[in-house]
Amino acid sequence: PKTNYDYDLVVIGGGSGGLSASKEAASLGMKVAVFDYVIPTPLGTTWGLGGTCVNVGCIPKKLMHQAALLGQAIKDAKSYGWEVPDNVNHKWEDLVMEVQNYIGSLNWGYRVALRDKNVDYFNAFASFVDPHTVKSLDKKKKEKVVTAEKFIIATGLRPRYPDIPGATEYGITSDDIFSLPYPPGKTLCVGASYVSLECAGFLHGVGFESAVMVRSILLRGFDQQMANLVGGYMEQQGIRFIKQCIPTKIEKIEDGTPPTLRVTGKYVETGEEIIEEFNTVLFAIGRDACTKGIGLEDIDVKINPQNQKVICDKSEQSTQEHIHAIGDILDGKLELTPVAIHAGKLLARRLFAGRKELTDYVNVPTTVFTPLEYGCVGFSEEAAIQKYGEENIEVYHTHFTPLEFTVSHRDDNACYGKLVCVKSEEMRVIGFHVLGPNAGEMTQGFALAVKMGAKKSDFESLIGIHPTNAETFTTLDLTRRLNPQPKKTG
Ligand code: FAD
Ligand code: NA7
Repeated sequence: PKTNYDYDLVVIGGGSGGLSASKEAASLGMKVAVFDYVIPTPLGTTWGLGGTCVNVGCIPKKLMHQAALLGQAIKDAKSYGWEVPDNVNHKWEDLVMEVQNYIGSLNWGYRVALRDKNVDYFNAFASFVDPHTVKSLDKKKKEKVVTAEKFIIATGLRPRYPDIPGATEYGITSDDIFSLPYPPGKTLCVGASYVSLECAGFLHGVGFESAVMVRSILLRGFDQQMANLVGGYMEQQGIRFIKQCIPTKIEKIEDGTPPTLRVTGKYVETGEEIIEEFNTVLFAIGRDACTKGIGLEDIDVKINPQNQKVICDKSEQSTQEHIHAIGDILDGKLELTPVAIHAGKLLARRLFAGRKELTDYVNVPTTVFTPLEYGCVGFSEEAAIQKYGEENIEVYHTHFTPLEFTVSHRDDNACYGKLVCVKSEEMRVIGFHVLGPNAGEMTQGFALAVKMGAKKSDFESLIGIHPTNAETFTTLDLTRRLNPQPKKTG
């Protein structure tokens, strides 16, 4: 190390953000240690190095989404001449095994990468004992104390359980579903954020009856027209939505793999009770910040009392000059893997290479991997209206039918795209929204244009690629003002 401390940098949390920062710092010649430790779920599920994205987030969920899409493709295949047998079955155990094998290879890869870069990795839970010292405890309760000049907190979030009887005993979360050793059976997903909708989507897609219990609205924070289209398509596919309802009690009425559970719920408006049996109840009702029990209160690192996240300035510096926070644990910023990775890399460069670039948290594209994917970048229509005023916003939009849906007679006009533009800025596009297959791929590309300040006229002068879904955005000519229900044919 460059100082009298054991390390130049200690990173707490070996997820997307922590690994990125530690590898970058080490390549800049710093002596770095990473502590990563997974507290098992109430069900006992635990996993290896790499954090949420790799083990219980983006990676397994996209693979399971793919499993569901293949199910749809098998159905469509008949229309394309494939002699597919009528009953094609899906084996949950095989899917879990393949997904977990892949995750295992990633866990291994991360360990090797840390070793190659001479980053010390400790599989232990770390907490501060003073502003420059952390103490860690491993599985065998062995203690280790290290000092460092600088610290990065990247401890992420963990799923929350509701405070109702039976929740932790019989419920599971996204931390368990991707390695669940038995088929989940009829499943209730509680919550209406993207995690809940994605889980309900892929479970239904691989053949399990699934329902979503929604307390208020779908996809809070996202464009609400798009959120309702996402939900509408899921409903049309056969996923049930139990709306304006919250669970109040979970009981086990029969052991088994899966067990049989009796869920009691309450409609929030009428107070009326609902009782129904499910095999699995998956809670996706929010995620708690992992800042408890890591000694922040004793070293004067301020957290937001509302969500327990670490309060930082625009350079991700906490209320202690030598302690930074990145990723999901950082207050007021986006909870996405590429955001954490980007922030980790730039932060390490600023701390150890004298660089100045700050992470730009504006115009970050994202995609919800529901049965029909929803991709967006920039403002929702609601947020645009709030910022610029209704009169100053023009929305260009259309429903569309992907060519590949036609031969297989899938839903006409199920897909939808819109551009949210500001009139007073020569129709600058400040919001891009698309519902359709491969929305993530499409959104990533168009996000560059939005980030660079493209105007509606730039989209118009761009020549489309035919026949694609993305070309829709080069020919949008209907406004919501004049055409509230635009459909595309031919
Ligand atoms: P994490 O990856 O959560 O890593 C934190 C690590 O620190 C964990 O390993 C934790 O166990 C460890 N830790 C915590 N406290 C301590 C301690 N005291 N000592 C040692 N170790 C500790 N993002 C996307 O961009 N695209 C997606 O499609 C996507 N899908 C998702 C799907 C699901 C179901 C979920 C839950 C999340 C998804 N995300 C997605 C979000 C993404 O996973 C997170 O934004 C990302 O993992 C955040 O990285 P991080 O480094 O902040 O934290
Ligand atoms: P979010 O995005 O915090 O959303 C929570 C959802 O659960 C939301 O729909 C809530 O409804 C609903 N909710 C919250 N409490 C309850 C209770 N008690 N009962 C029923 N429904 C409830 O949480 P997620 O778990 O999906 O995590 C999303 C993050 O994961 C994301 O940001 C990435 O980091 C990965 P509401 O709208 O408040 O009525």
